Amino acid sequence: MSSPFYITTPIYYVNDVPHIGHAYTTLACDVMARFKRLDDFEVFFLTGTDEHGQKVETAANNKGLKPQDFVDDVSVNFRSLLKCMNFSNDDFIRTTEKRHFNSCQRIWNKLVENGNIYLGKYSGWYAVRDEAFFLESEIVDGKAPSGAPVEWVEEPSYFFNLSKWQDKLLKYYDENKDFISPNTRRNEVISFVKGGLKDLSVSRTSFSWGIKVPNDEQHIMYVWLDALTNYLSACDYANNENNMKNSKFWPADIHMVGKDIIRFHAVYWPAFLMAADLPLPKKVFAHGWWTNEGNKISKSLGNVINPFDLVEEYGVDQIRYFLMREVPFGNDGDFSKTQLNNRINSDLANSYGNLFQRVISMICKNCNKTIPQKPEFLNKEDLVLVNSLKDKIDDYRNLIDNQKFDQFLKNIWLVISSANKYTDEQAPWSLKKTDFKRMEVVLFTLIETLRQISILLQPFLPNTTKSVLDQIKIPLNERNFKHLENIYKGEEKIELPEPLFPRVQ
Ligand code: ME8
Repeated sequence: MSSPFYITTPIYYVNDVPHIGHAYTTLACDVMARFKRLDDFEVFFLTGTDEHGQKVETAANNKGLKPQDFVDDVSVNFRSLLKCMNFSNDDFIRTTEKRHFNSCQRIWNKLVENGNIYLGKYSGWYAVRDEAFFLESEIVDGKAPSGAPVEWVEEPSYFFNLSKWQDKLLKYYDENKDFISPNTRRNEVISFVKGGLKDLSVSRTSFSWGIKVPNDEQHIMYVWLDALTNYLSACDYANNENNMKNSKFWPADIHMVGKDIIRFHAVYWPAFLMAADLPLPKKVFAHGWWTNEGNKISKSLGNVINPFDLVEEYGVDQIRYFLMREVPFGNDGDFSKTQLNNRINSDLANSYGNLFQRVISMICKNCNKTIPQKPEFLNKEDLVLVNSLKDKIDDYRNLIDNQKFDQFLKNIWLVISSANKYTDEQAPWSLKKTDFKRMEVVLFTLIETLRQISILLQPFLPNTTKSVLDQIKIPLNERNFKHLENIYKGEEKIELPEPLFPRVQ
């Protein structure tokens, strides 16, 4: 029986169209989800849209639309992004769905039943852009720490007794060293919690676009309690009979988020879950922030990077590769077209693309368009190449489990470069006349290496690797990681290669 693996993206606010940052987080999840499927896990990959709250209500008002009509429209853009980026999510949740409403009502009732929610009055700062409350001491030059404008709010509100969970959270972080990753974020969260937690306002009364609090319809739930609960809604929490102790996918294996929302996921969320007697997720990974040619990406600066345009201009696998290769996951990164062009030309076109092109062309030209048969004997150089990936599959698993995507790709590109070097050194074109058999062994070795490279690259470059594996005639049901072991038997008819990556100017 395959093990379950549950991975989530943040659900994105629908106040605006999707941009490269949204594509980035979902891409990282897509790579992990595809990797785990190829490694025979039963994967549940969830993404979706966060459709309630003041920010979305204001955006709808500004367009002169009813909130529901507005969210129906914008949510479609996020769905289109999935297709455009070739994402393989298993579910797409919207917080305006009934299953989510039921699950929010249930968690609220459970928190009340366990004595963790009380009625009071909130007076303090609120930043609509961050959908977050701030203490006076957190305000910097009249703004939230993120730079978002704040407004003074005074209204009746229900509170969650967050302060009660401070020690339990610290104990949990201590006992589960991997819960928050990378380490810098973990330290940041621990010092925030050690600094003291205040009870959290979890309902609003000054607007109405949200999920009503059970038995008190004047209040709507705070959008973050609503939003975080999506991760449970998709696992049918509303109907689960044993407080998710018997759920197939819950607790999640990983919540992938940007560093901006680590506090919500690593402090509030586990506290809500403990308070509702629910199991906690295994890991929250907070990645870094992209800037555009050195500048913060913002609508007001007019430099938002549109993923649809990029894919149209460069191709989807090219963008997927660049985003995962360019910046160590977890660090901040700068988006630059020069760098994008360099990566496409040097790594994709000149290395992987070129290896494929020359090997297939040589086979077509010299072997009557037939991949040589698996030889009886491979010499030392051949074996070094052929074993360099399949013997290291555990290292590759480890890199993916630790979100070291760039390192994974770097390692594969070392093999690609060894394969190109091996081709130059073995010079199969000159063996044709002197030692035809040896030429066949060299070409076979290269095809076997290309097969393994392409199997391992499937999570990152799904279209290109499909094309390579199709062209070298690897059956669809022999592309999982367990098939790395079964060395290729060869003797397949092939056609002249279709180019993988056009060079860009
Ligand atoms: O925060 N670089 O939604 P959101 C990298 N609805 N990643 C970026 C980015 C950038 N410049 N800009 C955005 C919300 N992101 C809530 C989440 S979850 C229960 C609720 C990515 O639409 C990154 O993942 O503001 C960030 O955390 C997320 O988009 C914020 O999306």
